[in-house]
Amino acid sequence: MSVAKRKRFFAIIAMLTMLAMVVTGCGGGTGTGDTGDTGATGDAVDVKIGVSSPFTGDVAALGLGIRNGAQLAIEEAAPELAELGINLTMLAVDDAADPKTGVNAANQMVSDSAVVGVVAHLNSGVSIPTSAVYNEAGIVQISPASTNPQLTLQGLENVFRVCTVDTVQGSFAAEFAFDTLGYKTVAVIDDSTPYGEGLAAEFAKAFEAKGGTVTSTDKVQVKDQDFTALVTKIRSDAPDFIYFGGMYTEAALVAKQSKDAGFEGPVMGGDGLYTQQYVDIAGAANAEGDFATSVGLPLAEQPKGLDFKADFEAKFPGQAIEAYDTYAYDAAKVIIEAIKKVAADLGAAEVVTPAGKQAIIDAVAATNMEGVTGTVAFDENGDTTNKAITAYVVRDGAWVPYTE
Ligand code: ABU
Repeated sequence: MSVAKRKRFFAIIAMLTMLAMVVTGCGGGTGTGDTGDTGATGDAVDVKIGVSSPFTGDVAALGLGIRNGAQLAIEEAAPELAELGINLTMLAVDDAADPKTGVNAANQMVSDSAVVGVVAHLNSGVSIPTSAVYNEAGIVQISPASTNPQLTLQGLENVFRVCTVDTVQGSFAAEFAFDTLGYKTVAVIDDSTPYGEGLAAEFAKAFEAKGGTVTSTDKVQVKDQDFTALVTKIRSDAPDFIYFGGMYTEAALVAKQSKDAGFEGPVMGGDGLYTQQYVDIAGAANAEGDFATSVGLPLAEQPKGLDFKADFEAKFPGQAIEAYDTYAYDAAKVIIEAIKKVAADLGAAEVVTPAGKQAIIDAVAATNMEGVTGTVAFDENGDTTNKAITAYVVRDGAWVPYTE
């Protein structure tokens, strides 16, 4: 064979190989990167579940946990859905805990017609503005973590959450502080976000209703780092403790700097503090004795929590299970069950059509599932019927469920 003929022969072989890869779906666009799809192959209908939370930035520990939980559910379900003629994959997009980035992420996900639902987002301040994008696209949104009540009070039929709300969490925290811990005075700080502001207000209202005194209320901003003047002022008021409405990074700095300033009381906050990152940033000695409430039951008490732990540790060795991982898993499972129902009722090809996506919303609304976290069902607003909240305390450098 001449050189020219040999070149032509190999060029044809290369073209045929590429064609075969395109036909079988192999050879591109797979992976689990921040904007990647989990891989799937074959002639079946491509169906994706979008996942968006902060994969980068100050609260990435919680956001990556959400991605991990959803990924676990999606990868577990993929073989079963393949039997139904569906290639189920994940489309994961970083929202950086930022409303504008979140809206861009939402637009990116809904512009992919294979995306039939999203597990999104961590921050209420991102979930609320993105909900309009998902609603316009006719796609179901389930937040595993956004606790501001407003999210589900907008009258959007496609919006759900599997965590309870801050009206529940704020009054639980007030009762815990006043009745269980016996605290009567508190300095309240919030981070000016829908979550932090809303939770702090609910807590303060409930604490005062019980007879407690709020000695001061102050606002800070996300990414603030120097709270020295604020905690020095709080020290002079000598409240029993500080309540911080916001996320772990700023709360941990308040914990550290309040101790540095000579304030001896603990810091307490909501689910945004419930991560080992809080202790690590504050320093274990500074965080010792601090309190957090968080949604649901401790992992070991969740009905399938220990099974989840085993599966998670096999899939993500060395990674910590964060506060919302099981909630993200259950949120993804709710969407998966809805996909299965629509595929059975209408056929796999219909799942990605507007009618199929509407049928998924309807199926999610009717959910009654035994999940990892407990029974998953939704009220008329799309809020979970599971109102469990747990109080935690830092003991020996780690959060543990509070016991007297
Ligand atoms: N629920 C705590 C963190 C997320 C949020 O609601 O903003």
